[in-house]
Formats: sequence, C-alpha cells, structure tokens
Amino acid sequence: MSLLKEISEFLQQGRAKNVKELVQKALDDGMEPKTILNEGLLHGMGIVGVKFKNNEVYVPEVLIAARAMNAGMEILKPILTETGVEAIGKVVIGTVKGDLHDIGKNLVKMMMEGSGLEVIDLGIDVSPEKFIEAANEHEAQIIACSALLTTTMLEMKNVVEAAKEAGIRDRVTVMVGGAPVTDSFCKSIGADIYSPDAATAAEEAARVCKSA
Ligand code: B1M
Repeated sequence: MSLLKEISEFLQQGRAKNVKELVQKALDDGMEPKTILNEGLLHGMGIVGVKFKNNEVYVPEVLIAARAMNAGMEILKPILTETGVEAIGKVVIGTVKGDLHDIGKNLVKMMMEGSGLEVIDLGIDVSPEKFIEAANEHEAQIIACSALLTTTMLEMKNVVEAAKEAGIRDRVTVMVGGAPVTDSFCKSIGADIYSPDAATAAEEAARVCKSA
C-alpha cells in the first residue's frame, strides 16, 4: 500500500499516532506537504464524510478521525506556514455561531499564515459581536467566517450586518467559506469574497492586504 493510502486509511480508523508517524515519514521521504495534505489527510476525511452521511459511521468515529486529522496537521503546520517575513495584514477568523466544525477553518488559518498574514483565531461558535470586537481590537483588514451547516451559514449575514452597525463595513473585507457556502450565497448576504478552499482563501486574503 502506498504511504498516502496508508495515511488515509489510518485517519479513517482514527489512529492519530500512526497518522502522525506516517506524515513525518512522508516528509522525510521528500514528499510535498500539499500532496500529503490533499491525497492523504483530506482524502481520508472525505471518505469519513461520505460514510457519516450514509450512516455507516457516527459522531464518535468522526470525532476520532478528526483528532487523527489534527495530529497529522500538527506535523505539517510548521512547514506550510513558514514564511520568515513580516505580516502583510491581519485577519480575524472563526467558525460562526452555533457551529462547532473547525477542521476547515484551521486549514484556512494555516494557509493564510503561510501566505504571510497574521491570523487571530476566535475558535468555534463565534457570535457576530465577537467578530466585530476582535476586528476593532486588532485593526484587522479581514473578517473570515467559516460554516459547515446549512443552518449556521445564515449567521454570516449577521456578521455583515454587525459590521455595518459598528461603522466598520467600509474598512473591513468579509470573507466566507465552508462546504455549503457558494459564491451566490456570498453575494446574497452582502459579503465580499467567497473561496471554495483554504489555498484560494489564503491567496485572496493576501491579495486584499497587498492592495490595501
Ligand atoms: Co458534522 N456535518 N455535524 N461533524 N461533519 C457535516 C458538515 C455534514 C455535511 C455531514 C453529512 O451529513 N454528510 C452535515 C451537515 C449537513 C448540512 O448542514 N448540510 C453535518 C452534521 C449534520 C453535523 C451534526 C448536526 C451531526 C449531529 O450532531 N447530528 C453536528 C453539528 C454540530 C455543530 O456544529 N453544532 C456535527 C458534528 C460534527 C463533529 C463534531 C462530529 C465533527 C466536527 C469535528 C471538528 O470540526 N473538530 C464533524 C465532522 C468532522 C463533519 C464532516 C464529516 C467533515 C467536515 C470536515 O472537517 N471536512 C462533514 C462531512 C463533509 O464535509 N464531508 C460534516 C474537512 C475540512 C477540511 O473541509 O470544513 O469543508 P471543510 O473545509 C474546506 C472548505 O469548505 C474550505 O476550506 C477547506 C478545504 O480547503 N473552507 C473555507 C472552510 N472554511 C472556509 C472559510 C473560508 C474559505 C474556505 O473563508 C473564510
């Protein structure tokens, strides 16, 4: 079995220690970090997602797989984020109110840091008020919202509205993303940028800050 397939399999089984060891081995063998992420870790998580949807696995198994995913990401993070340059801008990021999914958000954060941005991570279940408070406190150019549920993505509109009410809408760019989010949804709620994946989100955020 190839190393990437083994990483994917161990992740699906929730074997964090094995995932960690094999990610390290893949790096030592000279494999590209992005290949390990996409074809090993994300491949495994994708299969868990399909099984979850089909009721073949349940919340505990998904949580254990998520823990294995994070263990692998811990090894990749320093390599994906090393830039050695001064921050080009500040981003406040969080998963919206009512939503506890943070793997995608963590990935976006990691990629943004790798693009030279300073990222203030507010975690999960973040209220619109908290996004605004942090954007003000840190003088961030970007508020980045992640949502994984069709119910919680509606909270993104409240973040846009809260920015308007706080009088900061014209100086802050609101970025949105997450599996159920689309470009047309982004436009419909008056947010600025939708990105389908972490790498694109990082590129877009860096573009915004460089052109500011
Ligand atoms: Co949840 N869950 N979950 N879950 N879960 C989904 C999202 C679901 C699609 C599963 C399914 O039914 N197929 C479904 C949502 C259905 C819907 O609303 N359409 C679902 C459900 C229903 C639920 C619960 C309600 C289940 C229950 O309790 N009955 C519950 C809700 C809890 C809550 O949030 N209030 C729940 C709970 C959980 C766990 C806690 C068990 C766990 C989360 C653990 C954690 O995050 N620490 C979990 C997981 C892991 C998943 C799946 C399997 C995987 C999500 C994931 O991490 N994917 C997911 C099924 C799936 O997506 N296939 C599912 C990997 C991650 C890298 O992808 O987050 O999409 P993603 O991020 C991508 C892009 O979307 C993008 O970049 C990343 C890739 O580059 N991106 C952005 C993300 N944020 C961005 C922001 C940006 C730009 C891009 O700009 C700011």
